[in-house]
Amino acid sequence: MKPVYIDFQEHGDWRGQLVALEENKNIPFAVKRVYFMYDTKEGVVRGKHAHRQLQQILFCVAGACTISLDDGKEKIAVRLEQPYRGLLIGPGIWREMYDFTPGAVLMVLASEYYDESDYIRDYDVFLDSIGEEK
Ligand code: T46
Repeated sequence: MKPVYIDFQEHGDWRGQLVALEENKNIPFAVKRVYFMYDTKEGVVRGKHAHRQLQQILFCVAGACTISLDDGKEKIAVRLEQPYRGLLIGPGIWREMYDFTPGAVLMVLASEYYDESDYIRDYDVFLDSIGEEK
């Protein structure tokens, strides 16, 4: 499994950097929801679930954090630390987020409104859903 990154154009000048996100243009879906997490405590692991339908792009717009991705066959971990870099995560991927630096902000663009029924929060149910052996 390889992470799917989207490196967005930086519009930089002597004042600093700016990145623009546009649905169905440089974001490959219509954005129905944006959320972000911050003030994440040391040692915390967030996520620990998969989605049935949802597509998301994760950006660490400040600081850094690590995202692990597990498709039931293979598990990889990537460090998000550039604000212009998005990590695209589709359905059927168990994800965990950890090792947040102090002050890190993880922002997420999502293709659907919040819907708890789209979550798979039990790892065995996740493996069943993708037909993998436990
Ligand atoms: C994901 C990873 C990357 C809402 O009310 N609306 C929302 O849009 C979201 C995302 C969450 N919530 C509520 C549900 C929980 O009571 O906020 C609380 C924390 O959510 P959760 O424990 O699901 O957060 P994370 O950080 O474990 O996971 C989140 C997303 O939920 C998830 O879709 O892929 O970030």
